[in-house]
Amino acid sequence: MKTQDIMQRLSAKHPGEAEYLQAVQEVLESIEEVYNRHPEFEEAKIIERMVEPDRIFTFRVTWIDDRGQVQTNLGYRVQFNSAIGPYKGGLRFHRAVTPSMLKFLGFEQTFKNALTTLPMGGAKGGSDFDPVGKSDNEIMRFCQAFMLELWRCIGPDQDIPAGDVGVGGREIGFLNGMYQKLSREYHTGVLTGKGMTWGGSILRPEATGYGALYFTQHLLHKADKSIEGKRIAVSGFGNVAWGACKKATELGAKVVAISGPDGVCEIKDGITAEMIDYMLVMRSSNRNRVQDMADKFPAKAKFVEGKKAWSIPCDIALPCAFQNELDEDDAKQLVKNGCWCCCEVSNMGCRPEAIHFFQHNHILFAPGKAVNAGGVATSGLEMTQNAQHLNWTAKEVDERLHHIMQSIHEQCVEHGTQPDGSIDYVKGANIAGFMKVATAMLEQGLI
Ligand code: 2IT
Repeated sequence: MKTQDIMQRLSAKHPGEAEYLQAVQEVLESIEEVYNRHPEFEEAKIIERMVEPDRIFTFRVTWIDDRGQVQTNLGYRVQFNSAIGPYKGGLRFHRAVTPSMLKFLGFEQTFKNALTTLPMGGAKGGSDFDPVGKSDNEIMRFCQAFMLELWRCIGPDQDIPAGDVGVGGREIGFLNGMYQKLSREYHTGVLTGKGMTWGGSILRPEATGYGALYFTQHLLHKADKSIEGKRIAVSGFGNVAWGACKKATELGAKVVAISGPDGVCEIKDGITAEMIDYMLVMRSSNRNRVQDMADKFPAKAKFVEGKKAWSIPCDIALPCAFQNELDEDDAKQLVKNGCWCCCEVSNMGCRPEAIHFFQHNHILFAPGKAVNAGGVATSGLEMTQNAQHLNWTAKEVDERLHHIMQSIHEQCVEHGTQPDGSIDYVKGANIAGFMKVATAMLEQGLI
């Protein structure tokens, strides 16, 4: 297998699908060497099969806005790979959603889910519906209309969606309500990220951010460093950024920046508990403006329009917002300002050139599919609780999440340790995830 040849064929077949091709290329580059040591993979054409989704559902979603106008959006579910378990992955509501974006996310999800140690295949879905500026009633009507189509494609042992950008507890509630009404049977485990009174798991809202910080702790420990007292720049202010800020602060680090599409808030003395709580208000307002934090806490947060979180001096950068949010120039600026570690929390948050820059400059770097896997792992724990008709305690969920993040770190070290003793976390995560999925596919025949 040659990455270049496969990429050439794929880009001819899927022209213009930039995010999808970027995600595939990163994985293929990492695994090429290992793959070529296994002729049985080549014989079964594992790569050719693995880079294409099993199937994609596309549907029209029509709903009525608050002015009584008819609105039409597109909805999708990309069921990528079910070699190791039922399809599992979030739903993204964002105006820029395209099949390419959801294919990249579904592809990444397949390897990420394999890393969690839990039996989950990979999927992703969503819509080009833009939640910015929408009322709660509009969100509800959209979610209901979206589920009118989606419900035929999903099920607790078939495909289990959850949240992603633009889809949080409120949206999962509306989606779940409609699903239960349509199916006329109470399938508790058909969505994860549910509310605590209707089948949700304690700590699921926090899990992506908490897991990311647990992973960061392991990575720092391995490098003989600690997180205490370190300055952390976080991008975004949504669910993932919120969990990351909470745990980072609890562990004694100082979150000195959060950001939004409008700019960055510099928080010199570190974010406070009150400000972290306010992030939830900002998210549910649907305004999508980080300036609101500086307006609410003018003595603590300074808003700078049009700048990214990466312009604020820090020790550790945690991209928590969107793919490709950190480019090569950002990486250079971070390093110039003293940053020495970047743990990607968003899916594919860094451009490939930024990752290469970090790696060439010996900056500790770990990829999203390892760092952010605590979210989907805790979704897996929610499914287990649903299947048992039980709720575990916060202590039990947190211990399991800790254990899973430790195991993901160990898998990265096992597969990513280089001859010079350094650890390539990108290679480690990709090889570990790939080997698990490839072996499962091989053992189950040509299907
Ligand atoms: O990117 C992700 O892993 C998620 N959005 C969470 C998916 C899930 O099924 O919990």
